[in-house]
Amino acid sequence: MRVRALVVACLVAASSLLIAAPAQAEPATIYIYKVYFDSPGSDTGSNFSLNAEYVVIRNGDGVAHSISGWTVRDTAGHRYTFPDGFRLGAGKQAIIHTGDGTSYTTSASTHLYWGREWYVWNNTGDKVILQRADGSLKDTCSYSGAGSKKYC
Ligand SMILES: [Ca+2]
Ligand SMILES: [Ca+2]
Repeated sequence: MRVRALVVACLVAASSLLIAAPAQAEPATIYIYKVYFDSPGSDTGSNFSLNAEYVVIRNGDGVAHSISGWTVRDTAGHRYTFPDGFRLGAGKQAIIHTGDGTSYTTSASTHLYWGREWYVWNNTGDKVILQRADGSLKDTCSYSGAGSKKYC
């Protein structure tokens, strides 16, 4: 019985180590929620059309997190950098529109503008890549081009 108790104690200790490791990582709750890659209608390149193409990044956590300096890019290397000091509130989302505009915040979302003059997200398939400020990989979302949007 003593041996068995020891084995159980060791298993408990081992499992608590396994649980402890991820808890040290920064929040796993910032993620790519959606990409709307084929804006409605003809892709004329108008600013209106460019801004109907967007990526949504969500904070699923119960507290705000700074994502200042984090980046979103595609496989071709087009890169958007979150502004200095940018924080994503608890349960809030950042919507990155491809074209020009002035950023604003509603109760649910902050709208941000990449300022590009052409589309980023290929209609035929592409990959959204979210990286931390130090360049390390946070999340990705690939799509094949079916439909006009992808929930990641
Ligand atoms: Ca279109
Ligand atoms: Ca692309």
